[in-house]
Amino acid sequence: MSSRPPVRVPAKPAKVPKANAAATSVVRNNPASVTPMGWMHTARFLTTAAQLHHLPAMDTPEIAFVGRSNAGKSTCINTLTQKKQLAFASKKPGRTQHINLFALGKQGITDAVLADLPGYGYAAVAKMDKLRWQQVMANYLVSRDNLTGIVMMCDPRHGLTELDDILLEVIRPRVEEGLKFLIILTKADKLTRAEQAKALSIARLQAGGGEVKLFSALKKQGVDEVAQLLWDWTHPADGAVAAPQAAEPPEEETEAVDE
Ligand SMILES: Nc1nc2c(ncn2[C@@H]2O[C@H](COP(=O)(O)OP(=O)(O)OP(=O)(O)O)[C@@H](O)[C@H]2O)c(=O)[nH]1
Ligand SMILES: [Mg+2]
Repeated sequence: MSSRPPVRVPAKPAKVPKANAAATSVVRNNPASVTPMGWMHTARFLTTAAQLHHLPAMDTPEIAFVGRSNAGKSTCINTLTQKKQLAFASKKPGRTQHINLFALGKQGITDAVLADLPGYGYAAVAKMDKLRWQQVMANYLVSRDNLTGIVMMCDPRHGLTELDDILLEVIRPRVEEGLKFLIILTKADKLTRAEQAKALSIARLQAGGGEVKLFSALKKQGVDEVAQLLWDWTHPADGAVAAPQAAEPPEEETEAVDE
C-alpha cells in the first residue's frame, strides 16, 4: 500500500481474451470496441441438426465451414473461438456428422452464427450415406437464406480435390450474387515457408480471385486475420446486416486501486 492519493480513471473496459496487436486494431463499425477475437470468444453452442429442415430458420448472418473430412474445420472453429471443445475435433475422419450451429455475440445478443459441417470425401462412409450427405450439404449451401459466407478448409498438402471443385460449382451462383467466400489452407505448420508461399499462389489461382489464407491451429497462424474477416463479413460498413449492439453504459469514473 502506498500513501499516494487515488487517481480517478475511467472504468475498466470489459475483459477480452489475450490477442496480439493485429487483433486489437480498431474494429470497423464496432461501437462497443470489441476485438474480433473477443467477439469470437462469445461463441456458444446453439443447435445441431442431421437434416436441413431441422435447422431453425434465422435471419442472423451465418458462416459455414466446409471441406474434406479431416481438413480441420472443427479445430479451426475451436481455435477462432478459443474454446477447445466447442466443436468436435478428432484424428478420426468423419467425427462431425451433423450441422452444428454456434452463436456469436455479446451479452446474449446473437449477431452471427458459425456452422460446422460434416466433411466430405471420407472413404469409410457407406456410399448411400455419402450421397445423402452430399445432397443435404448442397441443399444447405444453395438454399440457406441467412448464409452470408462460406469458409472452405483445404489441406494444402492435398490441394483442392475433385469434391472441392464440385462444391465450388454448387456455390458459384451464390458467390457471384455476393456470398462471401474464403479458402483456408489448413495445417500450415506442416509446410515450410517456401511450400506455404507456393500453396498460397496455387490456391489463389484456383479460387478465381477469392480470398485465400494460410492457417495453423497449432501455431495460431492466421487466426486474427480470419477473425477480422469474419467480423467484416457479418458487420458490413453500411450496417445493413449489422446486428444490434448492446448499449454501452456511460463511462463511469471509479477510484483506481493502488498497486
Ligand atoms: N498439425 C495440425 N493439425 C491440425 C490442424 N488443424 C487440425 N488438425 C488436426 O487434424 C485432425 C482433424 O481435425 P478436425 O478439426 O476434426 O477436422 P474436420 O475437418 O472437422 O473433420 P470432419 O469432422 O471429419 O469433417 C485432428 O487430428 C486435428 O488435431 C493444424 O492447424 N495443424
Ligand atoms: Mg469436424
